[in-house]
Amino acid sequence: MTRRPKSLEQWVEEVAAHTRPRNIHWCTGSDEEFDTLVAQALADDTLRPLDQERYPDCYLHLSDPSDVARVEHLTFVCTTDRDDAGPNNHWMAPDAGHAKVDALFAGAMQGRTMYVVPYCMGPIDSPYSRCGVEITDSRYVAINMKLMTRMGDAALRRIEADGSFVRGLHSTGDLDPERRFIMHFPEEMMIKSIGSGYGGNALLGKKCHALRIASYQARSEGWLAEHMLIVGVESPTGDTHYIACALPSACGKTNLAMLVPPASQPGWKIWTLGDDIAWLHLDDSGRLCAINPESGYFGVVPGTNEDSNPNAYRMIQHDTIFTNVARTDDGEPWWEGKAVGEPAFDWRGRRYDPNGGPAAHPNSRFTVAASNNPGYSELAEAPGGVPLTAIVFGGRRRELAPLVFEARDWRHGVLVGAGVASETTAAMIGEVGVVRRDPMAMKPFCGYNFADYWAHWLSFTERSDRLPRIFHVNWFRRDAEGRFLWPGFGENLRVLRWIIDRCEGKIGATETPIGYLPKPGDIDTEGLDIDAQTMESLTAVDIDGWSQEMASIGEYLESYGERLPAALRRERDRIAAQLAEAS
Ligand code: GTP
Ligand code: SPV
Ligand code: MN
Repeated sequence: MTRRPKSLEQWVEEVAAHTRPRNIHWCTGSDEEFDTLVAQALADDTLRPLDQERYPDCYLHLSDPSDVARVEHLTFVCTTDRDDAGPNNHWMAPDAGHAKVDALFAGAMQGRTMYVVPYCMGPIDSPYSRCGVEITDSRYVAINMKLMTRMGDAALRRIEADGSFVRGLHSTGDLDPERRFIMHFPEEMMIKSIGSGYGGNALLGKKCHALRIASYQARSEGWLAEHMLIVGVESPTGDTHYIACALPSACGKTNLAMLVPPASQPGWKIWTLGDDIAWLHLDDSGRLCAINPESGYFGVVPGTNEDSNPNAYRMIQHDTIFTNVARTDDGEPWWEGKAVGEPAFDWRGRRYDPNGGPAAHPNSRFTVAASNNPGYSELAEAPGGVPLTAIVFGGRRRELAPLVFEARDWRHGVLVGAGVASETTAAMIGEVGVVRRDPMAMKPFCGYNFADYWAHWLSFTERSDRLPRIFHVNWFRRDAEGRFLWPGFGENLRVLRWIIDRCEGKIGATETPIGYLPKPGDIDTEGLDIDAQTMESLTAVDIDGWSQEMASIGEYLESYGERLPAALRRERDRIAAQLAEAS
C-alpha cells in the first residue's frame, strides 16, 4: 500500500467524524478501480448505459435539473482582508465561511461512501505541478477525477514527497440551491464545496484548485494560473509554435485546441496540449512556458460534429462520460448540432418534446481522457512544458471587436486582456448573451483582487525580455440577420497563421490606436465564401465605437480604486487619447 501522509490521514478522520459516511474508499487510480466505480454507478443509476456497440464504454449521467452549470453567485473567496479577494469576487470572512458550510457538512455523507481522491495537477514529475486531495461523497466525481487528472497512488507518492497539498472537501449535500456554496480559503489552501455535483462546482481539481487557489499561490510564487488552452501549430516546413489562448467559458477553447486544418491549408498540423487551463512559468532563459495541469477534457457537447470539430467528434465515440445530453431511441447520445440521429429522450430523461426547449442541455458536457484525442501532443507530458510564441485573448462579441489584432507590447497586452468583454453563456447559471467584462477570461476564476492580478501580469516585463507577443481575437462577429461573419472552427487556422507570421516578423500590419491589424489580403481567404467587404469590416477599427469602449474600460478599471496599477491606467489613457485624436 502506498504510504499515506499523517496530516492527510488526520484530516480524513476529522472529515469522516463530521460528515459520517457509511464507509471510506481511498482511490488508487487503477483501471480496475475505475471499472468497479462505473459498475456501481450503473447499478445505482448515476450512470446509464449508452449503446455499447456504437459507443463502447460510453455512459450518460443526468444531473439534477437545478444543477447544470457553475454558480458564480454562490462562489466565494474567503480571505482575511476583504480587499484581497477584490470586487471581482464574492467574499466572506474565513471564520464565517467555514461556519456556514461546516454546518451543512454535518452528517452530510450519512449512508454514502466517502471517496478520498489524491490527484496531481500537471505531469507527475514536473516541478511546476501541484497536488491536492478531494474528499467527496460523489461516485460521479471520483469517476470524472480519474479521467480529468493524474489520480491515485502516483499522486499520493508525490504528496508525500512535496509535504503539502490543497485540501478539497465536497459533498453533493441535498442539491438544494439554497444550501449550495463553493467556498475557497486560499490562505489555507482549502476548498469546501457543497450542494452541487456539477463540473466546475464539484471536480475540485479544475476551476477551484487549478485556477482560484493556484492563481493566488502563483502570485506569491511568480507564475500564472490561467483559463487558457495550449496548442501547437506545426507549419508545412515542420516548425511548431506554441500558443496559449484565453477565451471565456463556452467561447471556443476546446474547439481551437483540437482544430483540424481544412483541406485548403495543406501541410499544417495542430497538436493539443490543453483545452481549458494553463500554468505559465518563466524558464531559466526567460521564456514563458506552459503546462496543462489537467489530463482530460470536460468539454461542451452541443455543436460538436464531424465538420465543426472532427477530432473531438471521433474522440467521444468511446470511453466517454456524457453529462446532460439527450438520447436517441436506440441508446445513442444526441445533442443539438450533432447532425445525425433524432432525440427520443431529453436531458431530463423525459420523452423529447420539440416545443419544450433543447433536447440536450446547452451546457451538456463530455468527460474524456486527453489521451483519447488523436491530436494529443507528445509534449503534453513534458515536465518543463512548452515555450509560448504568443498569448491570445478573446471574447464573444457580435460587434466592435475585430477578428484579430496585436497589442503593441506586453503592457498594452495586459490592458487588452483586462479589457476583454464577452457575452455570457450557458456555462454558468444566469442570463445568456449579456456582454460583461471578463478580464483574461478569468472573471469567475481569479482567486484574488484583479487589481493585484494585473500588477502581477505587468511585473513580467521586468523579469524577461523574451515574453510572448499578445493578441486579441473574436470569432463571433455577426451581421444584421444574426449570422456569423467569420466561418470559424477549422478556418481559425488562417488567423493563427497571421499571428505566427507577425511573431516571426514576416508580415506588416496597419497601426491603429487599439493595436496592429491585418492589412487587406494578409489573412488568407482563398477558398472561403467570404467577400472583400466582409473581410474589411472584420478587420476595421470603429473609432467612435472604440472611444466609447475605452471610456467603459476606464470606468471598469477605476472601480478597482487605488489598488489599480498606475501603469495600466496610463496605458488606457494613452489609447483613449489616440482614439480621440483619430476621431
Ligand atoms: P469551456 O469548457 O466552458 O471553458 O468552453 P470552451 O472555451 O472550451 O468552449 P468550446 O470550444 O467548447 O465552444 C463553445 C461553443 O462555441 C460551442 O457551441 C462551439 O460550437 C462554439 N464555437 C467554438 N468555436 C467557434 C467558432 O470558431 N465560431 C463559432 N461561430 N462558434 C464556435
Ligand atoms: C467553464 O465553465 O469554463 C468550464 C466548465 O470549463 S466547468 O468545469 O464547469 O467550469
Ligand atoms: Mn473553462
